[in-house]
Amino acid sequence: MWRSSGWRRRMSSSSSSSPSLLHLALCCVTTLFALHFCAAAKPPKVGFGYRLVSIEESTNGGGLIGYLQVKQSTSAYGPDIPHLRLFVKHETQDRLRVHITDAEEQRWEVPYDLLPRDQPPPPGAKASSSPFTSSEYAGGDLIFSFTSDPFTFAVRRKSNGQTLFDSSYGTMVFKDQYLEISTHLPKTAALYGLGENTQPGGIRLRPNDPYTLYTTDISAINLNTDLYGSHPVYMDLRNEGGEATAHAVLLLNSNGMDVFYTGSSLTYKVIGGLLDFYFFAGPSPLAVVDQYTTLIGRPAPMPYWALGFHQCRWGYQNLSVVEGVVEGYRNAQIPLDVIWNDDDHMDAAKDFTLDPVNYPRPKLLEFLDRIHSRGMKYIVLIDPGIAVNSSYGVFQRGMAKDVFIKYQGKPYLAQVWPGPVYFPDYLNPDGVSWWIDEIARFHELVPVDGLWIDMNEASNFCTGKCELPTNHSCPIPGSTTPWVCCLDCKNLTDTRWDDPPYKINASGSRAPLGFKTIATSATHYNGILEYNAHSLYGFSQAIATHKALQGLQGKRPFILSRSTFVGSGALAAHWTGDNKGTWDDLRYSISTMLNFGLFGMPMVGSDICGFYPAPTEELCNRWIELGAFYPFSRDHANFASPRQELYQWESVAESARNALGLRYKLLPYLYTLNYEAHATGAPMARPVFFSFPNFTSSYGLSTQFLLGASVMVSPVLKKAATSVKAMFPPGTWYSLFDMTKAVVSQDDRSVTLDAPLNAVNAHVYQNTILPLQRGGTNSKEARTTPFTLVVAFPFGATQGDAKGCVYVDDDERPEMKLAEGEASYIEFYATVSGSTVKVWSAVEMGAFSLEKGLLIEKVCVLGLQGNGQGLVVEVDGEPWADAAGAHFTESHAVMHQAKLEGGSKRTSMIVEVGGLSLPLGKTFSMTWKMGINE
Ligand code: MIG
Repeated sequence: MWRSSGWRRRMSSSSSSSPSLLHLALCCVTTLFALHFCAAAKPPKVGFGYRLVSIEESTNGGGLIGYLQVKQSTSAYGPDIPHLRLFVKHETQDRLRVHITDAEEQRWEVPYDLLPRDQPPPPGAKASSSPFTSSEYAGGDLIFSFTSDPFTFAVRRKSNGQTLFDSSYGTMVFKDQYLEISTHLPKTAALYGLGENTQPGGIRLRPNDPYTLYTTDISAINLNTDLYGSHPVYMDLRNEGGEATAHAVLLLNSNGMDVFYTGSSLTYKVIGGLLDFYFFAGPSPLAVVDQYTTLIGRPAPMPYWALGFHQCRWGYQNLSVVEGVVEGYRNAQIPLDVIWNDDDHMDAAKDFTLDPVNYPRPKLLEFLDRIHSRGMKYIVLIDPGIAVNSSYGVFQRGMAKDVFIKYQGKPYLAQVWPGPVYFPDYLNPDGVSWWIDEIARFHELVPVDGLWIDMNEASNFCTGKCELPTNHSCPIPGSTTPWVCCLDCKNLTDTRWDDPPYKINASGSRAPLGFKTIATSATHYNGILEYNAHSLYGFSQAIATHKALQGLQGKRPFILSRSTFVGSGALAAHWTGDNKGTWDDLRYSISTMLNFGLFGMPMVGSDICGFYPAPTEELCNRWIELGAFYPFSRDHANFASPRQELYQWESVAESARNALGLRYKLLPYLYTLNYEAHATGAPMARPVFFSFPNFTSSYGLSTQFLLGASVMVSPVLKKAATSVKAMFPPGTWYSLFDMTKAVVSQDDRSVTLDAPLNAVNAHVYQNTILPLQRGGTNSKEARTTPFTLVVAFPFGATQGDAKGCVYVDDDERPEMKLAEGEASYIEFYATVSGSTVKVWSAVEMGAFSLEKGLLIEKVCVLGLQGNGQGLVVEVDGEPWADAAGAHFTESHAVMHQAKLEGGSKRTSMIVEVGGLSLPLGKTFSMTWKMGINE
C-alpha cells in the first residue's frame, strides 16, 4: 500500500545520509562517461581464500573436522578471520551438513533453542580422531569432497555422479561481517525458493533477478525484493537423460544476505553469522521437503475450521458491522468459517484491549457465543509494538519484567499504530513468559480462537535512535497520516552494525539495515545484537505465541504470521501480505504460495480480491475462483478500499458458491493433506512437477498448481477471458465440477478449457481415489456429512488401479497423529482388470470414525469401458444390506457417459453406486463385472 511508495519517496529525500545511495546516484544519474567508468571499475578483491591445514575423522562417526588458514588477508569489508574450523557430517542418510566457523571464537548462529538441531562440537573441542587421508567422504547418496589449496568443497550425488554443489567456482571469504561463497551450477538446473519475494517470472528462479533475504515490511507488490520473510533455501531440480532428480541446499543463517544466481552459478554474500550448509539428497521433490522439514520442524497441524473460508477487513468500525458480515455470508449462502478483526477492536491500537465504544465486551461475548455455537471462529490481530503508556497494564507488566529490546541500556523507542512503542524481546525467557501471561489475560477478556501476528519484521514507522518529542505530541492528535514518524529521530551510522561495510540490497534499494525497523545496534537478551537476530523476530514471536495458545486452550493453536523464518511453518500459517487488486497480483500469488510450500509452510494464501485499492467485480470473481484453492483462503482488504466481501456483488457470490462449494466438499481431502504435510512435509499446494518430475514442461509452470498429488487447479488469470489454456501431464484428468468431462493429455500441448465468469477448472488425475463430503456453508456441519469416493481410472480403462486415503480426527487436540480412539486413517484401493472392477478399503484405527458415525454414501467410478453387473458389496467380509435389508444389485448403479474435451468421439462410462451407508471405519469391498460397450 502507500507504505511502500511512501518509503521510496523518503529514501530519495534522505539519500545523502547513506554513502551507498550517494554512490548509486553518482553512478547512474550523471554522464555517460560516469556510467562507463562505473561499469568498468573492478571491485576490490575481497579475499584470497583459505588453505586446508589439517583434517581428521572422529573415530565414533562424529564427522570430519578440518582447520583452514587464510591464504592472504585483505582489508576490504574488514579483516579476514585467520583460522576457520570445518565440520562435515552426514547427519542422516540423506542430509549432509557442512559447517564452517571461526576456529577460535564462538560466532553468532541461529539459536539452538529456537530451531532445535544437532550442535557441532564447540571450537577447540578435542575428540578422539584419526587423520583423514581420503579426499572424499561418502554417506547415503551424497559424497563430500574437497581440495586443500585453495580449500574448496563439492557435493556429488553418488547414484548418478552429478555435482550438486561446487565451491571451487569462486573464492571463499570469511570476515566478521562479510561471508562469500559460490557454487557452479549446470544450465539444466531448475532452481526454486530463496524467499520471501514476489517473482513476476513465476516459481522458477530467473537468472540475474536479485534475491535479498532480510525481513522487511515491504508489500508484496514490490517485485524481486526482500519482503517479510527470510528463507535461505533452494531446491534444485535437474533432468539429465530423462531422469529427474531434486535436492535442496539450506544456508542456515539469519543475517542479511544477497544471493546472486546467474544461471550457471550462485553466490551468497552474507553480512554475518557463519556458513552452515545443509544438503538434502531428495531425489524426488517430495523427498526433499520431507528431509527439509525433518530438520526444521514439520508443518503445524491445522484445526479443521482453519481450512474453511475466512473473512477479514481492516476497517470494521464496530461490532455491528462484523455481525452484518456474518449475516451477509449466511444470507448469500456462501461458506464462512472464520470472521476476523484487524486492529479495529482495539482501544487506540493497543494490543490485548477492546475499544469500549465500538466493541463493548458484553456485546462481543454475546456475538462470540452465537457464532461459536454454530462452529464459527473468531481471530484478531496483534502487533508486537507495545504502547508506551504508563496507565496500560500490558506495558506496566512488561516494564516490571524488563522484557523490551534495548538500546544502550534503555528500551528501544519506536513508533507503530498506537504511537510510541517498545518491542518485546522474544529471545528473553522473561519476555516469553510475560507474553504468555498477556495472551492468557487477553483470552479471559475475549475468547479468541487464534491470533494474527502482524508487523513482526519488525515494522517501525521511524528509523534510527528516537526520543519522545518535547515540542509536540506523538501520535499527533487527529492525524490523518498516523504512519508518518512523529518521534524525534536521528539516523544511526556510528557503529558497524548500523552501517556495515557490505550493503545488502535491503528494501530493494541498499537501504540502511535499520531503515523503518529496529536499529541494528539495539540489543536483545544476553547482548544479542539486533544486527544478527533481526530476521528471527517474527519467528521468535510465533514460538512465544504458540506456547501461549497451546498452554491456554489445550487446543491446536492457529497463528497467522506475516514475518517468517526457517522453521516458522511448524508454528504458524502465512499470508503473502499487502497485495494489490490487479491481475498481475492475482498471478503472483500462485508462485509465492508454492514457494511457501517448499519452505515448510504449506498453510498459505494471499488476500483474496486484493488488499487495496479496489478490485473490479470481474477480478474478484476470478480471485475467489483461485483463492478457494489456496490452503489458507481469506478475503482481506484495506479500510481505504470499498467493501469486498464476496456477497457484495451477485456475480462474485455465485462464483464463490461454486468454487467454495467445491472446496467445502474437498475438506476431507484438504484435511488429509494437512495431515500429510504434518507427517511428511508435503506441501498442500504443489508445483505440478512434484507429481510429474519428469514432465519438464512443467518446471516453470506457475499459472496452474496441484492440491496434493492429483487435483489440478487451472484458474483464469486474465481480464476478459472466458477460457483458459491449461497444460496437463500425460494421462486422464476429470473435471471435478462435471465428471463427465475429461481431458486426456499425451504431451505438453495446452488444452483450451471453457471458463465462463462463474466457473473455475479443477481436475482430478487418473489412478486417484478422492474422498469428498457433501460440503455446506460451515466446516463443522460439512465434516459430519456422508462421503462420496471418486475413483478415477484412465479413460476407457480395462486395466488400471487407483488409490487414495482419508485422515479424520478431533481437531480440538493439539497433536495431529494417528492414535486409537482419537483419529482414523482409511486407505482406498481400486482395480479394473479386464471386465472386473473392485473397490475396497483398509482401515487403520477405525474406532474414531465409527464413534463419529461417518458413512460412505456413494462410490463413483470414472473411466470405465462398460456398466455395472452383478454388483456385490461387503462390509468386514459380510454381504452388506441397506436399512431395508436389501442387498445391493447393479440396479443401484447409475451410468453416465463421459466425453473428452477437444471434440474426440471416444467415450467412457461413469458407474455411480449410490444409496450406500458404509461405515467409514470398517473395511468394505465392492466388485462387479463390466458389460463391455461396443
Ligand atoms: O501497516 O493492521 O499486512 O494485512 O490489514 C499496516 C493493518 C498494518 C499490515 C498488514 C495488513 C493489515 C494492516 N497491517
